[in-house]
Amino acid sequence: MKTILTKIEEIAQKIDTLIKEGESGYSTSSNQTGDVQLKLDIESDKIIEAEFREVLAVNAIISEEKEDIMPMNEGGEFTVCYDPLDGSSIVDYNLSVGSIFGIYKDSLDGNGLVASVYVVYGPRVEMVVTIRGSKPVLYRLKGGKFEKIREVSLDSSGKLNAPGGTQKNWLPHHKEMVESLFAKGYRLRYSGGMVPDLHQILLKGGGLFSYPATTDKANGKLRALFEVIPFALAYIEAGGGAIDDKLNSLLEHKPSQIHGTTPCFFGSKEEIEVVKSYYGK
Ligand code: AFP
Repeated sequence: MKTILTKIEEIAQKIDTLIKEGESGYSTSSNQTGDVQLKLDIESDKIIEAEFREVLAVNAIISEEKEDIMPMNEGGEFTVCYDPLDGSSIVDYNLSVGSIFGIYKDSLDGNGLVASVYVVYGPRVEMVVTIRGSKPVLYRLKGGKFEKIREVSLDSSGKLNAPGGTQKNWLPHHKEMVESLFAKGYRLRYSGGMVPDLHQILLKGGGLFSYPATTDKANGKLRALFEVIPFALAYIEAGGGAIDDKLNSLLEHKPSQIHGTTPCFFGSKEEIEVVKSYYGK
């Protein structure tokens, strides 16, 4: 595990340089989900693939940018599922973006996740590492090294509301739930990048991020293995919650296929109770 985490620190620095110095704009290819890939998506995926090839503990990688599982080192204990550059649609407008890694052992589902890491490329480069059974830990890149800043905990509630998806496609009970939070004084904080949006709520100690089922996307948009399950571990270990629209813990989620998506809600305890009250009716 330590080798994988050290490798992710190296990867993060390379991707940070790529974002700052690489070519902007779209390539001519699409990924498995049909999104047209940015040149940065392709290049960051190549960086990660090359780096993990050197790690004997990694038996395979699964990337948001690759259609299939890519076998690596036979006998390796872990499978790493990752989104190399989440926030493709905002990176060329110089908003913060991120990389997300889920480290799985034995099974590719919530129960199999043993650790998760995400990196935020913003005004600073920060990384949050969550090992199952312990609090997430925040690191910041300083002078070429990730320095530990602090453990991260969620309060019982917060003030931020980050509701994803196209509003005209929200279901009525979802709209009511979002509006109920605004009526209580919650403020809108949504950049269109799940990494900085979830990072802000986590570090500020609370709030709700939601990406629901919508009339055009029955299973939501966010991908379980690379995006949702890794963040579920961080939120749950920080003392909050992460559930789907059937109110099941996202750490119990079993994706139907490697690129499967799921509706998702991440928040501190009280906001998750609000979701349950609207979705449990
Ligand atoms: P892109 O990588 O295509 O920009 O998508 C980013 C993302 O997967 C996630 O980071 C955001 O939370 C979500 O999409 C935003 O989607 P909506 O614009 O539909 O709210």
